[in-house]
Amino acid sequence: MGAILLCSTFGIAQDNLWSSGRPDGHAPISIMADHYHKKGEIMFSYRFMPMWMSGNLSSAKEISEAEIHEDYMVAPQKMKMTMQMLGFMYAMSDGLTFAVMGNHIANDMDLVTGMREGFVTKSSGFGDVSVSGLLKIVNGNKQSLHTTIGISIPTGNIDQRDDTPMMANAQLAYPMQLGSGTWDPYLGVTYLGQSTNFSWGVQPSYKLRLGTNTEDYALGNLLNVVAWGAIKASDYLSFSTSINYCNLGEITGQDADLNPMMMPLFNTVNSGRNQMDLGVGSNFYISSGGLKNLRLGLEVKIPVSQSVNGIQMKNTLATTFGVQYSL
Ligand SMILES: [Cu+2]
Repeated sequence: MGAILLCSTFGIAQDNLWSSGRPDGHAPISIMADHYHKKGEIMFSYRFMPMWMSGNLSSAKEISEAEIHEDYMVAPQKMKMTMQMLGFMYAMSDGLTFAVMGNHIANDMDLVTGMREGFVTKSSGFGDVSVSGLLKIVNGNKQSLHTTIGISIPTGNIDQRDDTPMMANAQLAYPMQLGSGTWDPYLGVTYLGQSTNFSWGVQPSYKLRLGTNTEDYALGNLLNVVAWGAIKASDYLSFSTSINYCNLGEITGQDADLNPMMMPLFNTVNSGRNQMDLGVGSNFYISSGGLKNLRLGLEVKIPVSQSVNGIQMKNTLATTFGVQYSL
C-alpha cells in the first residue's frame, strides 16, 4: 500500500522518474534483471562471457599439484568456461516485465596425473533456461525498486563425459556439467538510483535448488549481492565499477559415477565457496537514429578474495561482452 502511494505521488512529475534511456540506464553488463521495461517494449540481448581458472586453493591458500597428488590421483591445472547467453524481455505492462534466458556453455579443463601425464577434458552444449518476472515496486525521485521472481529450468545436460588416461568416456567433474539438473527458483530485489551524471544500484538475490537431480545430487544454494556505481561520461558512454559478493553452498548428495578419490572436483567436500569480485566496465548507448536503443557493454571482473570449501580451482578472471537491442 505504501509503495502504491509513493508510486502515485512521485509518478506525477515525469522528470523525477528513474530512466533507462541513458548509457548507465543499464547496470554493468554482467548483471542480469537489473532493469524492467515500459509496456509493450521488447528487448533482445546476447552476452559472450569467458571466464578463467588457474591453479588451486585449499580454503583461501594456494595449494600445489604435488600436495593434491598426496590425496588424489589427478590434479586440475586450468579451466576455461565460455558461456554465451541469449535473452528476451517483454513488458506486459509498466509494472511487469517478462524475461527468458538461455545459454550455451563450452568448458575446457587441463589436468595432470600423479605420474605427470597431462590431459584435457571438454564439455559443451546448451545450459539451463531461466524464466522470470520483474515486478516494479516503485519508481520516483530518480530511484527505482523492483523484484525479480524466477525459476531456472534444468535443460542443461549433467551427464557430460570425455576420455581420460584412466577411463574412456568418463563422467566429468561437477563444474564441467552444463546445468544444475534441478528446478531452481530464485528471488532478487534491485534498487536503482541516478543523478544527472551518476547512477548506482544494489541487487541481492538468492537461488534455491529443489530436490535432487537425476544423478542424485543438488548444487548448493547461491546467495549473490552486487552493488555498482557508474558515471555518465556523455549521452552515449558511461563507465562503471562494481563489487560482487557470492556465497555458493556445498553440493548435497553425490554422483555415483564420480570416484571421490580420483580428483578434488569429484569429491563434494570440495564444493561451495565465498568470493568477492571487483569489476570495471563500460556501456555504450545509441539514443537516436537508425540504431536507436542499441547498447554495447563490456565488463571485466577480478576476484579480490575467495575462500573455498576443501580444495578447488582458483578463479582468476571473468569478462562479459554484451549487445542489447530494444524495440
Ligand atoms: Cu531489457
